[in-house]
Amino acid sequence: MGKSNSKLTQDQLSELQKNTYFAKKEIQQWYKGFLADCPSGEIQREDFKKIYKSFFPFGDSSDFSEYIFDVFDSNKSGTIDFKEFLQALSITSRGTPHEKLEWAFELYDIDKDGFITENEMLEIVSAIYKMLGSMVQLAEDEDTPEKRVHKIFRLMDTNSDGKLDMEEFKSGSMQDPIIMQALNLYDGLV
Ligand SMILES: [Ca+2]
Ligand SMILES: [Ca+2]
Repeated sequence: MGKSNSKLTQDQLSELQKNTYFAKKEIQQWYKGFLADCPSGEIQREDFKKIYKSFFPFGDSSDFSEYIFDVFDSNKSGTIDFKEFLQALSITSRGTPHEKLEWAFELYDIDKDGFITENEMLEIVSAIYKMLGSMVQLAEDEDTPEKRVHKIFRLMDTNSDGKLDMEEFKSGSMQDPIIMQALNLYDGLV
């Protein structure tokens, strides 16, 4: 996106409209806010960390913000531009359940090999627990990341090969209210 332009061009606008669930006016408003916070037009990893920290002052959000950053930064350039920002926001706030789950899959699949291992899920869930700190009360059978991940894995890994593919992840998440709830844990955070 243009660095010092304070307004989006018509082409940029219609492109963003096509690729997100936002209306023209909303896009323009988001862009204004985006530029006010990031005059350079790109969010750096460290800035992103600070934003998360301000939302979760009582926990340690640094790990989680790193993982989220990598999903936002879809072209892996090391920064988040407005298009990437808006697309992530669009999916996480207005996407279909399938789109949200695909987005979540990318978050959990840390090494991006197309499968979620129990370790990868543990990394993400641990990061979420660290971030929330003592803000949430958890059921006794899932009061540690290990317990929660073990429970989720047992339910989702239907062919018991120790990893989840997109289909297992999707159908497991859609069928089980506990898993959906676990996913919603970060749905509202972005
Ligand atoms: Ca990028
Ligand atoms: Ca993986």
